[in-house]
Amino acid sequence: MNLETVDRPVVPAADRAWPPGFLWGASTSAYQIEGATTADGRGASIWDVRVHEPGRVTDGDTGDEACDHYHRYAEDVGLMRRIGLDAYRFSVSWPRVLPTGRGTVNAAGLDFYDRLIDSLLAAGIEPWLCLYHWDLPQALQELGGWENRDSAGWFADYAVLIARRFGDRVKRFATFNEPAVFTIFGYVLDWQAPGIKNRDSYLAAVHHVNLAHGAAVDVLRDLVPGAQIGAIHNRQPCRPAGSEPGDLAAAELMDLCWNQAFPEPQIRGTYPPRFAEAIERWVKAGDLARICRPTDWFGLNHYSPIYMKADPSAELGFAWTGPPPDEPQTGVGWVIDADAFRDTLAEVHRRYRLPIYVTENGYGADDRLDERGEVVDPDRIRYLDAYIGAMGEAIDGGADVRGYFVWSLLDNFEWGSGFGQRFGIVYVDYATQQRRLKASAKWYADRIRAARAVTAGR
Ligand code: IFM
Repeated sequence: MNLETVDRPVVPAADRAWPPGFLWGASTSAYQIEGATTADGRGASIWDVRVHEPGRVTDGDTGDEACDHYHRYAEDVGLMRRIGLDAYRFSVSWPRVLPTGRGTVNAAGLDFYDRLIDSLLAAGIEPWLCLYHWDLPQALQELGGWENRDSAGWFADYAVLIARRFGDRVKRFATFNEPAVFTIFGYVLDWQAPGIKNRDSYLAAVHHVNLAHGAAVDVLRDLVPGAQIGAIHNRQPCRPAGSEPGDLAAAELMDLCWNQAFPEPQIRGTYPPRFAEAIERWVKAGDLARICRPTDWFGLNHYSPIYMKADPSAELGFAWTGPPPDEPQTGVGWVIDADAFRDTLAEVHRRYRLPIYVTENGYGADDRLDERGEVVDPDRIRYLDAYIGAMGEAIDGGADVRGYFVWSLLDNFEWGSGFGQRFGIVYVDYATQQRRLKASAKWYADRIRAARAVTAGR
């Protein structure tokens, strides 16, 4: 299926029955929406540092204020309720609750998440808490960050704090969001914090993040009765950019790093052979058993295929490149290919045999308010319709998919691209902090209502 050739999914999302208990949600992350980066005792993260270095983010944007969700969370929960969400995935800002990453706890930071969680529960929305969405406390970076093997212990201690404080009300936990993305972008390409370009740093970080995942799973399992624990992986087909022999090798190598380096050891207990050789130096006896702890679900983030070409001068020998110009693309130039989403869901199901939650999927564009003060975003609606339809096809083919979270609830700080790339179904006017449901939010609300009605009546 391709948006150019098929206008509607085979079974329109609106008309089909979804598995009983299927969850409809939306996702965000702390640094991208909270703002209030110096309020109430919050410490600095690696992103607070990076955004204030000249030239790192388009237009010099920062997350200092972002969507000011720290102060406006109640309004945002109200929006979720209007849309009719079953679930909301957010991340905790580690430096907000532990300003230097370990040791002294910031009570005001914990109080904020108490208020958020309680508001969600009062609105009938299930909180999904992600421990790490890229904002490592800067104090820990100064000790080596993820390159330091002790990071697994720091992360486990942070997980203890979160489990003890919120485990009475939160049952769905994710350890990491997209570990492949923040390790490749942060340690190989220097597109993200902490801004390193070094093969050894990258390999060390991968292994220590895997160890941290395993340690946190054990903590959550021990401390939270009934916890449902997963990790979230951004899985996307890696395609060669051209027909040069090196391009195919580059795509295969990227597939190892992007799609396999985390789920394989976490769920199957081994690094893929080529990767295992490279990472051997950091792996100690017993580590794979520490990493491979039983989890309850697979979080799948998926947007688009990605394209690679050979680059012998690059740290890992490949370079990221733009998509072929003839492919349909989103407003931020990502290829639209709903078939690839369906096939990825099927592949994840076959390989890992865990219930799948689509924890991110969405459409980025430079949305603008029209003269009536509305955002009409038919391209986003078409994209979501096609991708949700493809998810339905994957379910029909046997994939055990149990929920879908759109990225994102709100327009927000899109890392190195700043505020120019809008992924929200709710428009945020950053000057006034006014929120406005886009047409896609109203469409999503209708879809959720229709899905519930069809599923209830089947
Ligand atoms: O905004 C990001 C998010 O933080 C991680 N997944 C992809 C999104 C869009 O780029």
